[in-house]
Formats: sequence, C-alpha cells, structure tokens
Amino acid sequence: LSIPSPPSTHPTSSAKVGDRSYPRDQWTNVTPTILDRTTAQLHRQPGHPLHILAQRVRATFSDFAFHDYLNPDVTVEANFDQLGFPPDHPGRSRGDTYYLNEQNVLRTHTSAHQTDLMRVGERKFLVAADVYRRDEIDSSHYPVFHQIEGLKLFDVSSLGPEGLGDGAGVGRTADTGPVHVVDDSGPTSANPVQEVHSRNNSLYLTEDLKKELERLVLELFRGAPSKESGAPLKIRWVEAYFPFTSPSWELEVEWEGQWLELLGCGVIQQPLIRAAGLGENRIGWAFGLGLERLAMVLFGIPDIRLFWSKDPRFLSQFTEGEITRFKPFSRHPPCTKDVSFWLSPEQECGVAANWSDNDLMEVIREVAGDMVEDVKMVDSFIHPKTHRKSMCYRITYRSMDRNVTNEEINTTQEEVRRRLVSQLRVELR
Ligand code: FA5
Ligand code: MG
Repeated sequence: LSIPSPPSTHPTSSAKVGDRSYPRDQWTNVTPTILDRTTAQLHRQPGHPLHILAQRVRATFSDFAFHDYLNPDVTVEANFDQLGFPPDHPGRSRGDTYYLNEQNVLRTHTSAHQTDLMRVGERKFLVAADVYRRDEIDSSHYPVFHQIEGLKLFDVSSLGPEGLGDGAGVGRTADTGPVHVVDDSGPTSANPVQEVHSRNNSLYLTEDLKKELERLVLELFRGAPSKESGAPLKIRWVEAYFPFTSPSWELEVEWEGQWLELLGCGVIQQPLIRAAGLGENRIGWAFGLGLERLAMVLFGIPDIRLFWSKDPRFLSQFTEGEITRFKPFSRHPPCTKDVSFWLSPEQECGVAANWSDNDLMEVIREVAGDMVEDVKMVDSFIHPKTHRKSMCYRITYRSMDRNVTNEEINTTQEEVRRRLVSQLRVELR
C-alpha cells in the first residue's frame, strides 16, 4: 500500500512578512492564514478595544518610551537564546512556535525585544505588539494575541550602598485604598535573588515593580463595570518561573469569582543586561501583560475571535479612551461535526510518537479560518486486538459575522477530512 505524498500547500519557496522574505526550510511551519495576520495591527487601530487598553497602559507609564510598530519577525536568538531559554525548552518546539525558517520565528512574546532595546540605549520602555503561538482552539485561545512589555533599568549607585529595600511588600496583606493585595511571595530558594545582586537591591526593585503594577491594575479596573462594583478589587502575587527573570511572579486579579492571570514579571537576569552591553551598575525589572484576556473581562467580550471581527456591530460599540460594557449581538447558530480516525503506528507509540493536537488545530484553521469556534477531543481508545489508537474530535463551526449554510459547512468538513489524511496521514473511520 503506497501512501501518496502530501500536496504542497506552499506554492512559493519563501515566507513573506511585510517586505521581508524568508527562504523556507525544514523548520518552516508558518501558514498563509497566520502570515496574513501580521499586517492587521489591531493594537494600533483607534477605537479598537486592544488599542484603547494599550493606550491606558501607556498613560499609566507616561515617562516610558512607547513602541507599537516593531516587526513580528524576529530571530530565534532574540526570542529564545538571548533570554536564556535552554536548548530543550518546550516553547522552542515546532509544535508551539511558528518558524519562518530555522533561524527566524514570529515572536512568541514581546520579551523578544528586551535585549535589542536595552542595547540601543533605552532605559524605560513599553512594547505593545502582536505575538504568535501555535495553540488549541476555543473561546479564549487564538494563535495571535497581543502583549505589552514593560522594562525599567536602575543605576545601582543611585540606590545607595544599602539599597532601599526593607522587605516590605513581602508577607503583606495590604489594603491600598480600593485594592486589596495579598502577597506572601517573597524570594525563596526556588525563586531566588540572583547571586550577583545584593538582597537589598533586589528587594528594592521588587517593591518598585509591584508598586507600579498595582498602580496599573488600579488604573485599569477603576470604574470598570463589574457585577460587584463597590467591593475592593482583590489581587495576588504568585511565585513564577521565567528563564530571563529571577525572582519572578505572576499577578492575578479576582474577577467575578475567578482568579485571572494578567501578567508575568520579575527582576531581569543580569546576563541579559550584560549581553546588551551594560555593566553590573545597571539592574532592572520587566513585565509582560496579555491584552486579550484583560480586554475580555474589562469590556465583557465573550469570545477572543471577536477582536478580529470587521462587523460594525462589534467595532461601533467602542469609544477611544473609554472602557465600556460590550452588548453581545445575536450570534449565528453553531454547527458541530465529529471526525474520527485511526492514528498511523508511528504517531501513536514508541519514541517516535509524534501526534500533536496543535497540528490538527492548524489543519482545521487553514481550512475553516475564523469559522472554527472550538475543537475538543471527545473520545480516544486503543483497539484491543489491533492495538491501534482511535481519536475522535468534535469541531464547532460558527461564523462571527454571517450565517453559514449547511452546505458550506459540509464542504469545509470534507476538506478538513481530506487534509487530515494527506497532511497528517491518519486513516479516517
Ligand atoms: C510571557 O510571555 C513572558 N514573556 C512574560 C514576562 C515578561 C515575564 C517579562 C517576565 C518578564 P506568559 O507566556 O505567561 O509569559 O504570557 C504572559 C501573559 O500573556 C499571560 O499572563 C497572559 O495574560 C497572556 N497570555 C499568555 N498566553 C496567552 C494566550 N494563549 N492567549 C491569550 N493571552 C495569553
Ligand atoms: Mg504564564
């Protein structure tokens, strides 16, 4: 039985981002749909909720330089190596990251710009940008989202010989006006002060970082319409790990009964500062904030795909500078289709097992675009006699902007099935 080789879905031999062209190689996994997104720049569209939010953050850090136009194509070096990601870090895999080719990726986070901006002399800056990650499909995950990076450097000598840190901010449960802060996450052996830093200086930076970010949260949530308006806003600091900061934290905010992760942050690893050509007399902090999830709670936007909608019923609801409650308009009916298949032997077992949900997501997204709302695995079993593995996924289709005919969905589903065979080499059941 001979398996036909998959048809080439890429008529061109290079991947283009703007006017820059990347020769494809065996690492290239970026798709036309994704490349198409690189020109959208939602965070720069006046009146778009992501722009409104980005401008709020900018206003909160008014003495920081603001960059919102940096190209999304960056080197592997900038996105991973310079930030201290070990060679085997899962984030580097082709399953999680969009490679233009072996040397270049679509940035997976705004931290990719930290070193370069420090090197050209920036000392306090924000970067607002689109970032790209291969991911599952549902109402809160989309392969393109937006982040704001913040970074601030300090002159060690200006902190004085003892630094100014006194450990306040650690072990505190403080009421800062309308914000209720829970913080029991001082540096620990698992989340240590860097050896090259004095404890006092590291604590000083930590205090400054937490104070600035608490101010940001208050600024963003103040006056945001909530079910329990009037009650103090609850936020908490949670110990975290990033290869490029130590100690590190995540900031969470309680919103309608749920803890929501807003950002990651920490004291910048000194080797990054050195790599940017700066000496030991500089130390700094950085944070990276996700814009979509924050916008979803602040504006009450129920589905992450809506940010990409060109429907005037979406865009006309927002006013530059204001955080207002989104009124969902009537949604078109969903349509679900199941697809079941046997994995090929090399996909299902052994050291070469290589079945990846994200590959399946990508195939579906290439065919259905924003018409796919959700993909869930609903069943998987191993045949007792043949030992082959069967998978069943449920695909929910729904358009944000228009009514879709049954016929169109059937055609789409047929194409998805065909490509699962040709590209992922599964056997349909
Ligand atoms: C980062 O991307 C780090 N670069 C953050 C950072 C910067 C840490 C500077 C330290 C110093 P993380 O992958 O956790 O970390 O993402 C940061 C934020 O982006 C999250 O808190 C979340 O708000 C948002 N985010 C992450 N993944 C997604 C996603 N798939 N969809 C929407 N938002 C996301
Ligand atoms: Mg995280």
